[in-house]
Amino acid sequence: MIKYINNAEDFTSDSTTLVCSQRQLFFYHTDKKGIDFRDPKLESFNRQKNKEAALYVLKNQLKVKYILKYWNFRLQAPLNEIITNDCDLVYQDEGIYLYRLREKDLIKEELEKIFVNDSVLRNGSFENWSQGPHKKPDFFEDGDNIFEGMVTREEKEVRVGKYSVKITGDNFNFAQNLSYFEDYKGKSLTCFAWVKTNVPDKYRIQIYDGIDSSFSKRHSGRGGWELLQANHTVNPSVKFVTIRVIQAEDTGKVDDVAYVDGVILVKGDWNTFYLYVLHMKRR
Ligand SMILES: [Ca+2]
Repeated sequence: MIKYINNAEDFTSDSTTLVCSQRQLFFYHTDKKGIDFRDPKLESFNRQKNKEAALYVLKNQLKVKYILKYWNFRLQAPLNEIITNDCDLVYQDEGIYLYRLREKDLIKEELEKIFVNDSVLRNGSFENWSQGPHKKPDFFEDGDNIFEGMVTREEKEVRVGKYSVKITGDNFNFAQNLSYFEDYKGKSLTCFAWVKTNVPDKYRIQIYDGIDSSFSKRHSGRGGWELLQANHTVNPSVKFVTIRVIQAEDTGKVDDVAYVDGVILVKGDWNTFYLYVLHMKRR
C-alpha cells in the first residue's frame, strides 16, 4: 500500500493521506515513516458531526491533502460528504480511489469565518447541511409553511462561500429563532440578507419578537442578488425573537423560486449597508 501511494502521485514531504480501508481509518505520512493506526488527532476528526467542521480539522489540524479509499470501505458522513463535495478523484485502479482535497478560495474561507464569528445568527451563509442537501440547513428549524422538499442546498446560485439556500414555494416564512432572546429586550437589531429572484414584490425579510415586527423592502424581482435589510427594536415584553431571513407573500404560485445567502444579524441600528461591506472587507 505504501508503495502504491508513493507511485500514485508525486507527494511532497508534508502531504498526509487519510487511508480508508476495511473499517479502519488511519494515516500514512509520506515521510516514509509508515502508517500510524493510533494517531490521537484522528479522534478529533471522528468526533465532528458537521461536514465543514470535519473538513476544517482534516485540512488544518491533520494536514491531510489526500484520501485513499478502498472500494469496500463504507464511508460515513461527514467523510462521505467531504469526498463528494470537496475532493477531486486523481487516480483510480482496481478498487482503489485516490482523492485530492480541493484548495479553497482563501477569501471565501475568510468570509465564512467572519459570518461564523460576528453574526448573532448561526449558519447565515448556509454552508452547513448536516442533515443532507434536501433537509433544512443547520439551525434553521423554524418557519411557517416550509415543507419537505421546498428547501434545498444550492451550489450554483451562490453569493458567499460554497452554498446558498434555494426555496421553492408560496406564503412561507423561513426562519431561525434566537436562543437568548431575553438579551435583546429593548435593544436594536439589524438583519441583512442577500436574496435573488425574478419574482417581483414577493419576498422580504422580517424580524418578529412576538409583539412587534419589522420588515425590509421587497426584492424587485429583477433577477439579481439584492441586499435586503430589516431594522428592529425588540419589544421589552419580548416573547421570542425569530429572524425570518425570507418571507414569501401569498400569491398562489407555488413554483416561485428564491435564493438566500450571506445573512448576518448584528446588534445595533444600522441605516446603511456599509456595515455589511465592512464585514465583508474586514481582515
Ligand atoms: Ca453561502
